[in-house]
Amino acid sequence: MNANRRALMSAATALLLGRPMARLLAQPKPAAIDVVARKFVFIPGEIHVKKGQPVVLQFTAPEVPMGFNLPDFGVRTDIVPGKTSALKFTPDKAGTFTFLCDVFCGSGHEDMNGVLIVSE
Ligand SMILES: [Cu+2]
Repeated sequence: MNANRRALMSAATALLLGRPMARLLAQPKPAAIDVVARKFVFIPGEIHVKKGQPVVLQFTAPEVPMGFNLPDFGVRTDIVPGKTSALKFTPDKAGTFTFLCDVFCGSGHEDMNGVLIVSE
């Protein structure tokens, strides 16, 4: 391979690799928040996020299977003991929104909820 061809190849490689990388870097890094679901509370029970900023909620349930449901944003996930369930979304409106457990987990299930507080 001559020098010109080599330069062309490395320029092409840089272009191929560089574009997705630049796009990744341009996006704000999602804020990761750990949430533990136990009988019969979410910890924390109040989650603070910013409008327009992607967020990843990382759930664990040490005791029994749980669910997380945030109806105002149309997102939910199962939470199974022994693994972490990640739920990524971008809050597109500000306010206080109730989330709840939607997998029956025992006598306190009906009262198992919390709030997502989205600031401008
Ligand atoms: Cu429950």
